[in-house]
Formats: sequence, C-alpha cells, structure tokens
Amino acid sequence: STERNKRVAILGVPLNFGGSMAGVELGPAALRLARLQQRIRGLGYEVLDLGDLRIEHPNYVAAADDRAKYLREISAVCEEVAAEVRSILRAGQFPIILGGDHSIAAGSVAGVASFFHEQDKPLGLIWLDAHADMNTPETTPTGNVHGMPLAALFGYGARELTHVAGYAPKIDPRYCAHVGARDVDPGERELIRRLGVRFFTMREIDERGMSACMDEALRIVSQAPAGYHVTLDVDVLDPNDAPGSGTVVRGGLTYREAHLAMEKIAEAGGMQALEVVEINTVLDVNNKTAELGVELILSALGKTIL
Ligand code: EXY
Ligand code: MN
Ligand code: MN
Ligand code: MN
Repeated sequence: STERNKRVAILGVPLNFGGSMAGVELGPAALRLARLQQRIRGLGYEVLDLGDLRIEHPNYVAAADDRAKYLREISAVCEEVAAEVRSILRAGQFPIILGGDHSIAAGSVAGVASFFHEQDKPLGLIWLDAHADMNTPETTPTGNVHGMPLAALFGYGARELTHVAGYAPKIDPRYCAHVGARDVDPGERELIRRLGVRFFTMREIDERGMSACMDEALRIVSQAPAGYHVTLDVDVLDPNDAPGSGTVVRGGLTYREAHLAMEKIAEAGGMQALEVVEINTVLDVNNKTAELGVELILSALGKTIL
C-alpha cells in the first residue's frame, strides 16, 4: 500500500549515544539477521539495502549534568540521515530507517518533511512510543537526547535538533498522533498541553480499543497534504513481547494490538516513510524483539493474513 511503487530502500543508523546505552547500535544488524530484506521482497517489493550510515563515536564521556549529551554529534548524524532520506525519496523509493536510538528521528523525519516542504506540503506523523520524547534541555531528567526528538520536530529545544535540514518546525502538532504513552515527564506534559498534541495513551487504548484509536489517529495524520511518517519505538510494545529495549515500561501494546496498528496503517495508505528504533540487542532474548520488528514492518507494508 506504499504508493511509492513498491520500491523500498533500507537505511541503518547504528547510533547509540542518544540513549547513553550500548546495544541499540546493533539494531540494524538484528533486523537484517531476522531476514528483513528477503521478507519484504516476499511481499513483492523491490528492495535496496543501503547498509549502515557510518557513525563516528564521541571520544569523550558526557558530564553527568549535561542537559543534552552528545548534542553536536547527534545533530551531525541527523543532518546526514535527513540528506540520505531525502535522496531516497528523490529516487522514488520508500525509505525504511533502522535505529539506533530514537534521536535519529530528528533527522529521518526532517528528511521526509523537507522533501515535501519543497512542494509546500506539510507532513503528518505517527509516533508509537511508551514515552513522549518531548523533553527539551530545560526539562530533561536525564540529558539523553533520545527523549527529545518529538519536541525538536515541533520546533522546541536545542537549535542543533530543531533546525536539522535548515528550518523549523518540521511538523505541525495538528498533523501528529502519538500512540502508546505511559511514561511522561512533568515538563513533557506541559508542552503536550501547550501544543495540543493528540496523545492516544495506554489508558485510552485500554478503554476505547486499538481499532478505534488507530482509526482516529489515521484520520488526524491523513489530513496532512504530504501523507505521514511512521516511527515505531519498540518500547511501545509490552516488555513480554519486546524484551529487547533499554527503556521497557510495563503495560504496553500487545503483539496483536501492534500488528493491528500496522495493518490499519497499510490499509489507510499515505505512509511516506517507516522507521523502527531502540531495539537493544544486548537485552533481547533470541532476537525476539527484532523478529517482531520485522513482522511489524511487513504488516505496515501490507502483509495480510489472508
Ligand atoms: N523521558 C525520559 C528521558 O527523557 O530521559 C526517558 C526517555 C526514553 C526515550 C526513549 C526511548 O524512547
Ligand atoms: Mn522513543
Ligand atoms: Mn520510548
Ligand atoms: Mn543544524
């Protein structure tokens, strides 16, 4: 259901210093081990694997009280990711971005948004995550940049993140739907309210069901003239189904709820790019989380049971 004529380009971004935790840099390798490329081909797509972006690791340790650890280094990677994603879109291919930690979304979404910005078309965004990822250097409890990318895409936070690809903001909050939140910091709560971002929290998903929530989320993001980007942080899943995450929070999406979300995205059409981040291979069990990541990518690309 990707309108981009069934040609997919895979880009790995093995960045781990947005979360200050080793293990997520092997996310792209774990997804490839789960035969991502071959299985997408099995759906009838032409698949080009661009390999992994080369990441230069900081040769120092950030101060414990740093409000945005490795900000410059992450910003540089995000600029590269944005440029790569733009050129994938220019080539008429559908980008699948593999993290790496979630700070890379400040680059991937910037790439997609800037591509459509040239045509004056605002981009929509579906953000599946246990966390809001809406901290700024002023509100962060950890200094970890992977807790900041969504705020940055709305134009809040450090200029190095907000202005990737040369302009801000990338996303209008009215075209954004966040799904699966259950761990939100006080400063994030304030910004969410101030911007009026639509959050489908686990509480709401429990009450209304995944189907109704996704229908509404898809209505919101489909208002965006460019279509929408989908970013999936594997910690949105329940830790029972996705143990391979450094930031697990109990009470997440079940295996079937996550599949349903992806199946509905495929059915709705309009997805312009897809991203899976935060798989921690050190913490994973028999590559279970990466296997699920591949399955969810396939569902989002239109795999059906019948
Ligand atoms: N809200 C916390 C922070 O800002 O440090 C935790 C953020 C975790 C971010 C991750 C993986 O989605
Ligand atoms: Mn995240
Ligand atoms: Mn998260
Ligand atoms: Mn910049």
